[in-house]
Amino acid sequence: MKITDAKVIVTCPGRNFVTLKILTDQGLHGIGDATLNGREKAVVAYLEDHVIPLLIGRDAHRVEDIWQFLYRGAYWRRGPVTMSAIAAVDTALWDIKAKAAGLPLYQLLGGASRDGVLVYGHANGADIEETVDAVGRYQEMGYKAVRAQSGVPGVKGAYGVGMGGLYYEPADSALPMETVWSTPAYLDHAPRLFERLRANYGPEIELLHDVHHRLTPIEAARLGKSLEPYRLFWMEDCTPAENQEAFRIVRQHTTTPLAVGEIFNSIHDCRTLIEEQLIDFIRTTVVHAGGITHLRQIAGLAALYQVRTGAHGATDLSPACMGAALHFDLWVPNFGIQEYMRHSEETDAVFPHAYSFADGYLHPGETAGHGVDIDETLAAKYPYDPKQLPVARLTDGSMWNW
Ligand code: EZ4
Ligand code: CO
Repeated sequence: MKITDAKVIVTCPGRNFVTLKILTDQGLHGIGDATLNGREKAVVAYLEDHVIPLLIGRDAHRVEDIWQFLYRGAYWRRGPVTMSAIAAVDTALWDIKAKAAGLPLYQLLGGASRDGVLVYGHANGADIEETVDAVGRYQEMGYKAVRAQSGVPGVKGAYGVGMGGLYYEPADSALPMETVWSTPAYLDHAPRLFERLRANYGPEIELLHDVHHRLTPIEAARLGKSLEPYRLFWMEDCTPAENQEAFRIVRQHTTTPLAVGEIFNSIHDCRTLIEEQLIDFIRTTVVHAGGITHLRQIAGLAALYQVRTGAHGATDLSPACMGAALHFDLWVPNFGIQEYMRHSEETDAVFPHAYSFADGYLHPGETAGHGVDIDETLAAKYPYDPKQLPVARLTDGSMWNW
């Protein structure tokens, strides 16, 4: 089965998405997500100028060989742009292979290891009381696990606090919005939020929290310790992870489970974290970490150390990524949880999909392939709208990690 054509589709049904569509001489096509939030056009150029010309005429069934060709062949290995582009090709090819087999993708990976994929939703509010109410709303929708973020007194634009509703979008202006960060105010505030949530909702509901790279290792250790009484499912991105050894300090001090990896793009970004058992959940996902082909290597390494998966699933990861991720999640033996932020109705209409939510679980559906397609006519109605992620500064004006 030969690849006859491939094209990149950029659309903005409420937010920007980049999608690669690969076509074959058998009339089958596949799609893959290539969205890199705030840097979309870099991946578009990488695909159009440097990848698509190499794909034409190749056997679409040789998924592994094409992955190796693009990874080794670039010479310049890894990096978010390269790995997102490779991921898009890989996802589209797995989609085609599963369609050719007439099977949902999870069957090709080894079949279902569970009945459904446990997901967590995003509750947020301007203050603790608003966040408490938001968690209740997610529980009413059937969620068994909820991430809770709250505004911090004295902090303008704390991470994770949206305009309200289900569709929190951090990339909200053409030039980066400037936010202010205060670690002391946050460290004082965060445990109060979870004390209140446990008091309100009892021991059963799974609670998660994203620190979003804001703390130093010793500060992260202190936060983890102070959250222990509230039994978090995980504390995410508690400190930047370019230096993987930094997590040794956090790990020595706290039993709060640690999750990291949404910005990682290869197994090398998490090898030490996994092999030294410094984390509990690895958050690499299909679009930013080289597709299904690379993700299963990461999951295989993680399984040796009882590290479970917890894939990133914010709204900037398109339904094509979510669909592929759900097939992976249904199969992967060491599955932990899947982030599920929900897309807007406009986005769902552009990307018709087979996955569905019920009682706190998502299921990828039984459609052959990964079950997600793109309506190109509808997509064309939403032109690209440049948006960047915010930045953060400390109260004295120094740049910090957003
Ligand atoms: O800030 O996906 O866990 N989820 C997150 C996200 C990220 C965005 C960045 O594009 O941290 O909200
Ligand atoms: Co995160």
